[in-house]
Amino acid sequence: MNQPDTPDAVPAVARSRPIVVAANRLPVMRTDDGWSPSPGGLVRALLPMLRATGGTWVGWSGNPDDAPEPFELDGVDLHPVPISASEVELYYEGFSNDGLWPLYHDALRESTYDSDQWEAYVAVNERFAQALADIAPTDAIVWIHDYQLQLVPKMLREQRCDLTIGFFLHIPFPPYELFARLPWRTEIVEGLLGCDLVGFQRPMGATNFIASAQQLLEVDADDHVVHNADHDTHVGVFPISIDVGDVEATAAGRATRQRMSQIRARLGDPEVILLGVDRLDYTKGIGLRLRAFAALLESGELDPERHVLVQVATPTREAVEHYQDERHEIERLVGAINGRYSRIGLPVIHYLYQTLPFDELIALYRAGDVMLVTPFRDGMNLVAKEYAAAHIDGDGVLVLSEFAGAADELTDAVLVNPHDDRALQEAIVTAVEMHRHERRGRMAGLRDQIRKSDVKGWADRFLAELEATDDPDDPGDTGGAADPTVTALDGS
Ligand code: ADQ
Repeated sequence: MNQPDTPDAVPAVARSRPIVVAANRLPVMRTDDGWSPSPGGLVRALLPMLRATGGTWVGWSGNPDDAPEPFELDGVDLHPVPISASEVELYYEGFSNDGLWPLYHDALRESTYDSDQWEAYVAVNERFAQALADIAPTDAIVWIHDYQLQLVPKMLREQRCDLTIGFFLHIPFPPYELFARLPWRTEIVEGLLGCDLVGFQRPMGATNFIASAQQLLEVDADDHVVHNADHDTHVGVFPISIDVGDVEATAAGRATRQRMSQIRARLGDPEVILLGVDRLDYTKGIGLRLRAFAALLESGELDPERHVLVQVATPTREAVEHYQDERHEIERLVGAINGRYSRIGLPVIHYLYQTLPFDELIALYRAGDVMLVTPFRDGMNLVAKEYAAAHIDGDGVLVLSEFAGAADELTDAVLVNPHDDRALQEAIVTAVEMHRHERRGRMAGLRDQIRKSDVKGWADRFLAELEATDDPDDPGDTGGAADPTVTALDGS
């Protein structure tokens, strides 16, 4: 947590009104010495702002049946919400991660919508809403995060109409044709319409949400405001980003440069290091990427003596069966490809099923000549942005799925439809063979783009637009005219 913590680093809105953040998880982890901030850009962006305003974060500790008393860390009040072991199974692993996650990423399998899971989802959302209603100061701004808490806005508004409520969805919002499969689709949309502002990563998410609201509730809406009976819900597009300065500073450090050289040497100094870094999630397209790599080795377009793939996969949601299946499939593929193409002491794929320290990740990004980011569907994908930020040498090629939110901004990547085997293979070959001049030109474009949008700017813009939805002369905010400050759906 080496973020600047000066008032200048804090959004204007945060200086005038108290802010309460709610997310499934608290921004801290238990360590041997107590609690310490969790890694990740979102935490790094929001904690300094909360610290400067004496703000509060409401969330689960991450341990079932663990209900620590509220505590303070570095000037931020942390308010734990307990979740029982059976709720972890039903609300978190079940409804959120086995029901909503595949539906929202159009990774549909047989429907598994289960009313016990739904009831647990409602109960946990009620607990979060109650905690927020109890602790939010009068007229506070409440910012709720992500798909686990979509019912909270309506539940909270019913108790506390003085609050200004915002919600940001970190994952895609599906088209109505898919969303309509969910038995509780109306309740979810009503939940989100409890907000003053709902934010999405991509214009399509916002469009899909408004279309679902119109279909299910016959509400009156234009392209960025839904007019409810007693208030308006503004809808905007806020592509999330990373802490660019932090990644660049780490990438520039001597230790990182040394580690990068060591990594290259340990890999046998190959001509090209291809790299994949993902949570081990079936939406990330790791299997497709491995198959494309194998096909290129088989055809001779890649050569195991010159081209090496490093795939880092973070353990995630290990109790969910689909994740266990995905892990087995990836490990089977890695074994099969290595068995066929490796040489003694020189595997062609280096596979790590591990969470790496931030510095190690940045050294790997720097060592990677070609970064493969090939999700079937992804809200944004921060790995793509981190890779470009880490390449302070101005070199390196990003192969990026069109289905990642990052593709809207990172147009200098080699964009690809990962569902198309041959196109994915061609994109990899294009990246591997790209002339240095073109590589540098594209990387300069990527780096210019990410420098324009830092995660702090993202939080600042969301909060400013949330506050702008609040008209003090009109407490009911009933069906007012469209607010021109709210982002249009073209993402501009
Ligand atoms: P995720 O699905 O988790 O996030 P992503 O945006 O790529 O996906 O973020 C992953 C983060 O984990 C990155 O910051 C990366 O550095 C880190 N990470 C990955 N592998 C790691 C490893 N082995 N060791 C250590 N760290 C690792 C969800 C949505 C995304 C959206 C984000 C933010 O699914 O689409 O971009 O939220 O809104």
